[in-house]
Amino acid sequence: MTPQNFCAPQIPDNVPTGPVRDFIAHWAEITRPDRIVVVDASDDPGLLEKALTAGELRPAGEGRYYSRSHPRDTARSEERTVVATSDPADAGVYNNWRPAEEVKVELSALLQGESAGKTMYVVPYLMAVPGSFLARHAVGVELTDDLTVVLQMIRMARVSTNFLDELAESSDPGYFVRGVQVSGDTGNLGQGTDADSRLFATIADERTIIHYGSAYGGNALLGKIAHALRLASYDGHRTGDFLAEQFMLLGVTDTVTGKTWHIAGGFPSASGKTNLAMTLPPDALGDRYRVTFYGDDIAWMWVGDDGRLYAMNPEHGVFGVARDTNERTNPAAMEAIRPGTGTIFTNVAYNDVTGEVWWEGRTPSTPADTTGWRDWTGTPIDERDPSDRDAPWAHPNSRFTTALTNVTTLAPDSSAPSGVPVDLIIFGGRTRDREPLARVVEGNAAGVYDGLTLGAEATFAAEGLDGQLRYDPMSMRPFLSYAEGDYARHWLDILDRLTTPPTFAHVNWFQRAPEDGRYLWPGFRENLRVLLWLLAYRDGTVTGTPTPVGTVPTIEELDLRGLTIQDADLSQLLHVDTLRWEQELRARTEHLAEFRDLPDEVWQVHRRTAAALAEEHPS
Ligand code: GTP
Ligand code: SPV
Ligand code: MN
Repeated sequence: MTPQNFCAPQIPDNVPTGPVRDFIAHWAEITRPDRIVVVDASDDPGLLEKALTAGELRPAGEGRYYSRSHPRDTARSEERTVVATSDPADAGVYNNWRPAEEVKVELSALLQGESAGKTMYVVPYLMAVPGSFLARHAVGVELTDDLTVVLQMIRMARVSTNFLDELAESSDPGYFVRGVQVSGDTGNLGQGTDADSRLFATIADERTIIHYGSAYGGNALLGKIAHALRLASYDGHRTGDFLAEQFMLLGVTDTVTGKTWHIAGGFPSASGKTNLAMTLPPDALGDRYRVTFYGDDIAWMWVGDDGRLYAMNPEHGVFGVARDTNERTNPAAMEAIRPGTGTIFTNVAYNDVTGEVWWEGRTPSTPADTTGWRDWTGTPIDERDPSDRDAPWAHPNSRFTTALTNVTTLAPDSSAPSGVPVDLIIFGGRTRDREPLARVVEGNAAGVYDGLTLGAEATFAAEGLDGQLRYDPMSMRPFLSYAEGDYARHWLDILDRLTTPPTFAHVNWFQRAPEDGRYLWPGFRENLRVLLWLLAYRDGTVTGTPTPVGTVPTIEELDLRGLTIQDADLSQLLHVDTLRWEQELRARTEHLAEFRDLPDEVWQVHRRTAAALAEEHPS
């Protein structure tokens, strides 16, 4: 209950008079925190100390930390996430559009007195490479009442009180993104029931984000997906200037020719972006090729002066899935979370005695000596109910948070304000059949069509959806902020302004053997072989085999040195099953028909593909 005689806490003096101060005062009056603290990245050591003392974090070896979120608060909620504006034309199929006025009233009521007894942290941040011409879309101030959220923001975004001074001096001090995150009583929010009282709203046309009811990941670190994806894609469309996508971004250098390419890739949540962006070449190709890291989750892309598509990663850290991360699958990630990096592990298993952390796939089997080990819920392993014996020790969506500066494969030009030119855009999801290992599609419209029809098995990154097959346009389904038809139009408009557009391709690391369900492709570091083929295709040094759904590699064209793989598996991986694809195209007709005002160019590609498939077996 809100005390009657609420006395507004002091706003620190380093917040200049003006819109930021007004914004803080407005929300402090509603959420009623006990005190207000302004955060700078340099406060990290003191805040870590405070979190350790309060028991919000535990030590996980030298310079590493462990946190546990509430067991009902472990992933993004898609149902409770809405995009609100004052224009009903912004409503799409996937953005859960609601009228802004209604949502604001609802949230003001929900947030009433909810930070009582807590501290309101003011986190000024930038979601961009400093100096980028898009930086003006990237300044934000997040108000949060959770200390762990602050520590994660310091790792994931560029956090600095300097942005407050810059805003005060700016000719348009109102242009920052206003973010409010209030955790609420996470044990009592009715998560997943009809009485679910959480609400995560991006009020896009007011550049305001208000999230109630979670301290986890994208629900709570507002700079990440709420700002740098939902709001930025809205701003990108509104201004016509850029695209903001859930894409990873990497560089490949051929040390023999000295040539470097850049690849952006849209894979749905928990489908391999972090792993691909951090990949090291397989040993047999390691002398020749180098892979460099730019970003693992978000790319902002725009038209460069030279007519090429340019991209940058607006984030400053990695919020990576822990499961199956180990020295073999992802040595660069293991390196990025080494002792001394300040890494925060969330919802993995933790050893109270040794401070060690563990997750499924970290080692082939669980630690033999269970002394001190607790699962992600905090239950001692030795005291778990026998019926839970096979339950995972770590939550499937458990993660590590580490700053980009800890990534040893970080590209030397990763913080160039000019961004880097994109040669190849790949889409890929978890698909157990149908999708070959790789196929190139020709032209901008075919690229957009391929992105819009990206289909995948859902993962644990969103609540309650694991394994369901669903379409995830451009890997943006949970992050779309305006109508899909307009989104497709905006993509085509950007691409059509390019004189040298990127090549588009679809990849699938997740095809399974029908007989036993094993992955047919070894994945991880071996994926570079596929990227190299795609780059060679772009450069015209391989031709592949045309199929009705695009050009696939021939076995001979793939560089398979040092890889043991059965010919039968390779044939299956590269096979296009036309009957299965025709079935898929019928589903796509329904999927695309849901989108209002879908550009005709996209429909043309769809019809052309259907006709090409039908030609394969005239009957
Ligand atoms: P978000 O952060 O949720 O957007 O996920 P992401 O797309 O970055 O996914 P990430 O790279 O973290 O991978 C998610 C899961 O897929 C992890 O458990 C990985 O081990 C697994 N994975 C990634 N790449 C491969 C691959 O090439 N093959 C197989 N079999 N699994 C992979
Ligand atoms: C995703 O779910 O796609 C993520 C993690 O990258 S979160 O920040 O929670 O969205
Ligand atoms: Mn993501």
